[in-house]
Amino acid sequence: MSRLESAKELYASVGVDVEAALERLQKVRISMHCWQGDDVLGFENAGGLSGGIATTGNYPGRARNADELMADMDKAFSLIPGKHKINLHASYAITDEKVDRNRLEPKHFVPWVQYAKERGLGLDFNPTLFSHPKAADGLTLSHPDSEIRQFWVEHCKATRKISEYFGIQLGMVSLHNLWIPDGYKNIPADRMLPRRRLKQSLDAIYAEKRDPRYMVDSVESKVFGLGLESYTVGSHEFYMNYAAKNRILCLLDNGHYHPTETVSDKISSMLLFADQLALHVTRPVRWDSDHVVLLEDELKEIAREIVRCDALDRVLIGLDFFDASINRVAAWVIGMRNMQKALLTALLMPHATLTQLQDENRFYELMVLTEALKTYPVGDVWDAFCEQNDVPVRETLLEEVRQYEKEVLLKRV
Ligand code: RNT
Ligand code: ZN
Repeated sequence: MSRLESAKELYASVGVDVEAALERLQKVRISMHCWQGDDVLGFENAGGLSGGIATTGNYPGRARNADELMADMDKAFSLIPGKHKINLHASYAITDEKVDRNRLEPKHFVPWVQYAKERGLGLDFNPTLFSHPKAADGLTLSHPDSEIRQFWVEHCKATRKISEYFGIQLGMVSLHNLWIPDGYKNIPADRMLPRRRLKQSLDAIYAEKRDPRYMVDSVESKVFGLGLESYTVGSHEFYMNYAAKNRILCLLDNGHYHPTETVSDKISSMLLFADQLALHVTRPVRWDSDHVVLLEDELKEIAREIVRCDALDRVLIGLDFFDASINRVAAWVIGMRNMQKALLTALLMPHATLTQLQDENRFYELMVLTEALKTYPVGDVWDAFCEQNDVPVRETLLEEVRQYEKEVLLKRV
């Protein structure tokens, strides 16, 4: 009997249908963030990364232009089962003209659409409100200077249009996620004022209606940024209320909360009040460090919550990390595969049975079953999934990464 067959038997004994789980996983698209490939630098040659986020490390082989980034993504996708989406930032426009961010148009992203179309991928999008002279003091949409605020409002209006264009071109909804760095290093004298200005800027941005069949909007909150530790304008409460009132999505980044606060616990509450929810999955090590996503408890809990809430179609999952200290293609592959493994683990649980035990207050029985499931052969099912998708199983992907590093990445000097 094959490993898959024996795993199926075991899972069937607790009422889990392995084939159904595999079929479900096959349909899940995860948004792979382009910015892991080049340390969030983009193609504008604007100088370094700013905005309260930072990459550390100088591992060789960073993608320096669109061709290199696309080639690296191709390599990564060849090692990741399934069909996914790419998450782009506005700073990754592909154009010879010098065009400032408030003047960006769909035409500046045509090669990305071609790339995605040829490969059956989707495209998500983000305005870039950092690494720019007009964001130099850490303020954008809440800036006291109305001209600067206007510049960024124009930028976000432009990117929403581009996001809609992606959706139309690819026949797949594009998520337009807005995150701004705005905050203060020192204690502000007035917390309301910048938030009022942010609210006004957002109202101007979202006043323009876009077709929800092609694009949806989300806003991403944060608790603090590097160098902006005392106050963040776009806090969780700010955006949760803004999103609810204006019927747009919240995006929860699991690096953006207090260290013992978990995103997994927020998912059910958000889903009771909104049709959809967006996530940035990352690994915060002691702070919002954006380490590569590993198969850790909170990741598994996030996946379980999505599956238990029967919300795989309502939660838009994207990754967000940037580790410049290791091979960047490997970083993508590890993070994407771990997200999928976490979802598979969640799909291989008898949720109805477990919920019944909870409702009948049979908690020791719930504990026994939950703990037993932890050593069920999810790896055998995962390997079968990789084989079915024609990608390397387990650590055999390493050889491919090593070879690519030797033949391509290390030659980039
Ligand atoms: C920053 C946010 C944001 C960025 C990307 C590059 O703290 O998490 O999502 O990481 O937009
Ligand atoms: Zn994020």
